[in-house]
Amino acid sequence: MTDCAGCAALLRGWDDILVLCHASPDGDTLGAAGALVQGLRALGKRAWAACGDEVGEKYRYLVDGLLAGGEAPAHVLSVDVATPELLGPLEKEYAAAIELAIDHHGSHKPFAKESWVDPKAAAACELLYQLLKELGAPIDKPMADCLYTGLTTDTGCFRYTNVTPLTHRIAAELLELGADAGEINRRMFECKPKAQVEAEKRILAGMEFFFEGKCAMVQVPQSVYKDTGAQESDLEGVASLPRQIEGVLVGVTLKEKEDGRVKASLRSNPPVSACAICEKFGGGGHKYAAGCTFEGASLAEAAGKITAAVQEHLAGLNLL
Ligand SMILES: [Mn+2]
Repeated sequence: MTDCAGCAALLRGWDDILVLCHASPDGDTLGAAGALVQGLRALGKRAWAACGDEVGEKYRYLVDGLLAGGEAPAHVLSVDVATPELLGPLEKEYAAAIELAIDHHGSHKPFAKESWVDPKAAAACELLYQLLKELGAPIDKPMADCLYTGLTTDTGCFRYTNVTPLTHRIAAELLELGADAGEINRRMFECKPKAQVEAEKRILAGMEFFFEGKCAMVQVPQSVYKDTGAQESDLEGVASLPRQIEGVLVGVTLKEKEDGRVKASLRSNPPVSACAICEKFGGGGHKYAAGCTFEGASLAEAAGKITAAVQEHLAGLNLL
């Protein structure tokens, strides 16, 4: 395990650097990679970002002109990646080559030669901000936008329990560096494609409740995308909807992937640990926001397994 200074020392000695994001990319992994690649370039190094899945329109500005185009990297690091499987399609090619992992997931399983993991950080971008300062990289407006995007998306616009005084201090400094907070937050939280609203209508209409309303579940079959024209990236925010309902302690979102796997996203309220429930199925994440994947199970089968695990967890907390 290394720290901020250790990461900076490693990076100072490197060139031709590839920064890997997790699959199903979000604002934090892309913002972290985008800011780091720009910072390394400003220090005169060659650097690129890579992601196993396509970057949705909403997040494209974070990695514009920064994605690798077949270059052979000399050094590989990952940002916001808790386990190698989360690299998705990039796992096979790069998992064994990762020399440094910078992450903030409590469920991080060390896989890189060196890692800097701080579960107290609300976002990987919190760590990246500190690292860029340690490196002496100038943080310009596009980089500040990247880092701010990671902070705001991983904290639900600074509303979640992972927010600390440091999160706000870093956000304040990013505003001073020119981050366009109003516009980023509007784009991330106040603006959705019509197809997304159509999809959400369908999904919410199918919401089910369990255990006297302590658990709410929605399911997203592939047909939702076909019928509404919504993209997978449009429906990332859906996972936060079931938990918003009064009395719900754990919200479950099950998404059927194109290859037939079922991805579960859990969001919980204290004292329920979404992470503990997901760990039963080989997944993980943060205490109140976690995920896991079911192979070879239908949506209905995955729903059955998850509700059984939720029931067991609630019973363990004397909540049933
Ligand atoms: Mn993150």
